[in-house]
Amino acid sequence: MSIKGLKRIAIAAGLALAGLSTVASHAAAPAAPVSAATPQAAAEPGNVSNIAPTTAAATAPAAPNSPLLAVDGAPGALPTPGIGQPTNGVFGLQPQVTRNGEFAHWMHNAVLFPVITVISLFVLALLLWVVVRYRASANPTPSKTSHNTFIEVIWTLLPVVILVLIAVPSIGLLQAQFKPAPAGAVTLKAIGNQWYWTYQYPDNGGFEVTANLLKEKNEVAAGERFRTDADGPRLLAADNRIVLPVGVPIRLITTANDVIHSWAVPAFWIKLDAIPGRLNETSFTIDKPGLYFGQCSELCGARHAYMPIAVEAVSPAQFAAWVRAKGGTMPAAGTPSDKVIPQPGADGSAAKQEAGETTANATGPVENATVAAPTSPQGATNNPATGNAGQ
Ligand SMILES: [Cu+2]
Repeated sequence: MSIKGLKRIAIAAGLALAGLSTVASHAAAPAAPVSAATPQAAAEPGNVSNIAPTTAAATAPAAPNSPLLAVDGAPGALPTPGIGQPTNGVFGLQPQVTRNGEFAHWMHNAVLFPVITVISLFVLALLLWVVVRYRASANPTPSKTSHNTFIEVIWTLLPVVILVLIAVPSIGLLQAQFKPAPAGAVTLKAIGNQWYWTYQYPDNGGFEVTANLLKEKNEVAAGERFRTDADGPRLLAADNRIVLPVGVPIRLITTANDVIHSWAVPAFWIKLDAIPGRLNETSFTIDKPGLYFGQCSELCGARHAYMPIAVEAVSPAQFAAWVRAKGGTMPAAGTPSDKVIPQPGADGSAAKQEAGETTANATGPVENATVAAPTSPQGATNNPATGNAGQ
């Protein structure tokens, strides 16, 4: 009705307003599917408290013998200043621990930054020279020069040559970033939720890990877990770290349950959008063991800044032990990582198998015989693998 009225005015007013009316009706059209999608979004448990239940913390072993088993609850590896996290007062890229990251870091430092610096200083010098040399007071009779073929050829060809030289390593890097993972890769599926991450390991039995932000001491109720320096920096520390093996290709798959998120870890040179209804894929290999932090890098709502990523990179043997401690399995050597990964909520997705797997976890193999296997895949925080334990 209002659009019709607007159109009537628009026709009367002329072409300019008619154009506006077209824009308005186009803008109004997509509103219907958006509101139709709302009930589905509302069905997701949305506004639950971010305070993760800590009931399991009391029963968790105080000092596990294997640091691997401490990955849940108590931190395993300690954060190293300057590695895998930002440093106050420093600009530039974080030290890179993947091949693509090292190459990109080199390209930035050895190619792009010098080229930008030289061109900027050269143009600045030319400008200053023209301003001083050709000022009006020194040139009462202006020159009538308008063309110089030689200089024009130079200033056309030189930028072309510079761009081609930059394009060669740049396109190579772009290609490497989207190279599919080889056989034997470990698949990590990162699922963005408002506002936390869930992770699945489809090649390792499909167990699921939920990672929430660790709150500060003054933000939690008495007795609840809060962030300490051992967990990592403020806003980067997560209650559950995800563990990945060093020296083994990682196939990263991202998707989301609600809105677009982005899984980004600067030290890995990885930033991959997590989009509802589709799977994005890339691969990388971590060179050095350590603790690496990242954040959601796509504005995804009110608590976008509070969905950190904490990756603990360990040796393949330690990774296998962690997987078994989580109730997962290690595939046989040489098994191609081509497992079909269902969308969240689809039949056969890990989310729907959760009930059965929890039982399996309780009786699953135990890495350290002195420590009982966790009955919940979420360890100390006891977050359910599905649903919105935190926000
Ligand atoms: Cu997000």
